[in-house]
Formats: sequence, structure tokens, C-alpha cells
Amino acid sequence: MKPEFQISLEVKKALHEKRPVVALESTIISHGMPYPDNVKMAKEVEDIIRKEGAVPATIAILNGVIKVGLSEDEIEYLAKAKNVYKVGKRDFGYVISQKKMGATTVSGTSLIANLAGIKVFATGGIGGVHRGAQETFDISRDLEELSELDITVICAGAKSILDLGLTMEYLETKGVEVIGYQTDQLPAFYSRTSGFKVNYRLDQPEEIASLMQAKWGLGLRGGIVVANPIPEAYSMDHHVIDEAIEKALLEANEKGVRGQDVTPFLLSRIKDITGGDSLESNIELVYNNARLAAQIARFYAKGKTSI
Ligand code: PSU
Ligand code: MN
Repeated sequence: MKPEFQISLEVKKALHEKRPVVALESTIISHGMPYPDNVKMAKEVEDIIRKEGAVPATIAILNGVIKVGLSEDEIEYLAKAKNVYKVGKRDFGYVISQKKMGATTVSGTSLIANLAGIKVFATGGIGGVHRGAQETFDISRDLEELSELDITVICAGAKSILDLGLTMEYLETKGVEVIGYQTDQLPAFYSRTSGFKVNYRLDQPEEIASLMQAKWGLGLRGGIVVANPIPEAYSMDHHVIDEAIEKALLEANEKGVRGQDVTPFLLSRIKDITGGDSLESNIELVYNNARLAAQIARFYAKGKTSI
């Protein structure tokens, strides 16, 4: 028997009519932000995508059922739920068969978006190669799924809880290009710069849609990362955020936090250390990414119908 896979009416209709759809992850809701900020963010991000002329599809597993396109009530239900699993490829079998609640990461969301035929995905930050990965082997599953699935992920770069240099190297090995949107620099989530260069810079959403068509049109499988810097008004001071990250990393080490608990632990500690400032920035950069994702999805949908 195949597991249940429910696509909301709104998303199903849009996909059928080849209208633009933007996938959204749910780990950011359950493990990335506290309640009730997470609900406010999740609903607002959907409104932004609709205003830009695309259809949002938040992806999660509710009591063992894969959902593509959550209703407002379902978002609320997930955001409040306890014992929500953080779901990537490894976790689907268990969470579905045991009828658990699951929030999909970038990798898990990409897997489901791919099955549903959604090509554009907005999030905050992607996972990557963790600092000290030489010892811990902690490399996010996100990078593996990105190497295999045809999906464009719009993010604000990656947090410097990761080793950004090694993450860029790893993406290169896997054939995933990192495109800077209106920037030559890889943004570092809370701040617009990181000291690392992106592979290519593109200034227009339309150009990104063309790149998607060029890559996939050739039959080259695999993801594309679009790095969209946080708006100037919300970007955080380098030193403040770097200090908070260092402190959080130390604590994680001392407490022996490992595996999939590392990222949520660091996010929550950084929020507390910065007195909540990092949360506001985090929310604003997600909105900014959603806007760009919808624009890219619109151009991509147009291209598809005219070929
Ligand atoms: N980075 C963030 N915020 C997040 C995440 C990453 O700045 O919420 C989440 C995403 O869902 C991402 C996941 O896919 O954490 C990566 O977790 P890990 O490092 O365990 O692979
Ligand atoms: Mn990990």
C-alpha cells in the first residue's frame, strides 16, 4: 500500500494549470522558531507568495500523512504540536508508518516537492558542512538531496554555525551552483557578507528562471541554490552575531549536543543570546526569500508554457 500523500486543492489546481507554486519547509516552523512567532511567520510568508502571484505549498507530515499545502489550521496544529520529528530521507519511513508528526527539513521538503512536481522552494537557510565536520562527520543531508533533485532553493545563504568554505566546496563537488542574487558575495544569513564569493551573480529573477531551464533542459539533474542577502535594514552586526554563534557552539560542545539536535539547539541559543534580535532578522529574511521565490517561479512557469 502506498502512503497517503495529500496535495491541497489550491496547490493541485495550480500545478495542473502549470501556474507558479513555491514549496515551503516546516522544520523552520517546529524547530527553527518559537511559538507563536512561528505561526505568524508561516502564515505571512504564504500571503507574500500569493501577493506575488504564486501559490504557496507548505510541506509537512501530519499524523503520518504527507501534506503538500497546509491550511491555516494545519499550520497552527503543527506549530503547537509536541514531539514533532525533524524529517529528512532517513525519517520518512518511521514517521509515516508510526503516524507521527513530522516537520520536513530542506532535504525532506525537497524530496516531497520533487514528487509533487514543484521546482521552486523558499526557506531561511540551508544546512551544510558543520564546523569540525572533519571529526564529527556532520554534513547536512540537505546537500545530498540538492545534488540529486531538480529544485531551486532560495535562501539567505547559510549561517556561520556552518563552515561556509567547506559547504561551498562540497556543493561544487556535488555539481550544485550557488547563485548570488544581486550580490557577488555569499551572504551569511544574518549578515549580507561572509567573505566567500558565490559562483555566479544574477540580478534579475528572470535570469534565474532561464538558468533553471538551461540546466534542466540539458538533462543535468540537481539543485540550484539562490543566495539572497537579508535586507540591509534587518542585517545584524557581524561582531554581535559572530560572538553569539561562538558562544552557542561552545555550549553545544560542552553539553554534548549531537546529530539532528545541533541546528535547533544553536538557533534557539543564538536567539536568546541576542535578546531576540536574531529572530526578527530571521523572519524578515524568510519574507524576502519568499518574494524572490515567487518571482522566479512566475518566470519559470511562463517559460515552460512557451517552449
Ligand atoms: N538553518 C537555519 N534555520 C533552520 C534550518 C537550518 O538557519 O531552520 C533547518 C532547515 O530545515 C534545514 C535543517 O534543512 O535545519 C538542517 O538541519 P541539519 O543541520 O541537522 O541537517
Ligand atoms: Mn547534521
